[in-house]
Amino acid sequence: MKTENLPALPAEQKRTAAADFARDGFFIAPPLIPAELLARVRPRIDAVYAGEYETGIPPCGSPKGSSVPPTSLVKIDNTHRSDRTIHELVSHPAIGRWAAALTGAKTVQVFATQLLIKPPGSTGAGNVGWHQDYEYWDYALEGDVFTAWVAVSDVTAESGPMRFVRGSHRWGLLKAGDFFGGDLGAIQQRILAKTGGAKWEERAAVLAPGAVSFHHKLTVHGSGPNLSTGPRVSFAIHLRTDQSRFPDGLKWETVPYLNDPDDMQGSPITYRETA
Ligand SMILES: O=C(O)CCC(=O)C(=O)O
Repeated sequence: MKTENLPALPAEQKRTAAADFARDGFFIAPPLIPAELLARVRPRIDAVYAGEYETGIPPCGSPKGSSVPPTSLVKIDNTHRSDRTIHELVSHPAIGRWAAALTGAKTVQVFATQLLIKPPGSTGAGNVGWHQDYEYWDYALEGDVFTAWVAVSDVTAESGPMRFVRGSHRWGLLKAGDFFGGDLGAIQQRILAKTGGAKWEERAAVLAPGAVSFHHKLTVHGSGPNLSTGPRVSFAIHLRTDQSRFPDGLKWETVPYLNDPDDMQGSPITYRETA
């Protein structure tokens, strides 16, 4: 598949966005995904949740919390391999363009995705415990890896938006988080105990449908209960740049969430620098 870059972002916008990302460890971009694509994606999410796989390829791993309707956090890995419209969303060039602007990458490639559904009224069962993404990937990928998170629903303050801890990407790899831990307070204490007195400053990523946040592999983040009336629906898109590599000897096939880096269905390239 050929990567079609969008026109470059203005130089000043790129410069300030990259500086914000470097300082805070996250960046909230304006809405990037067209409303018509979001409208096409929503029924495809329902289809995949119901076990209908357009390409015949099932998502990786078993869906978490797959009661109908869900009552706890749903996390389904690599649904972009199962459905062409979801693939179109996660490989959208507007995400690649911003990812490259923030990181200075020459190439941006998807290496894994997660469909996340946080049902309303899920209380602690819908929480995402504080964690750093790299605590789950450090054995599988080295170098520049990070995450884009796309709001499919309207992610309001009440819906349990993702919360970033500002500057925590400078705390090092702590290995004190727990994605599936519901007790945010206890995990926060465990993380802080490893920092030697760091300041904990949270920012909620309230996002309109189609808006995208980006976070560094070491940024501490998590989210609380969905107190709104509808599900909070999103995709986490895990990205790597040309400055990343599988560690010597690692076979990507042995890592459940990794996709073949040469297969553009599993690992689409969403940005490639042109001369
Ligand atoms: O959806 C959330 O609240 C957290 C998602 C997450 O951990 C991630 O995108 O890395």
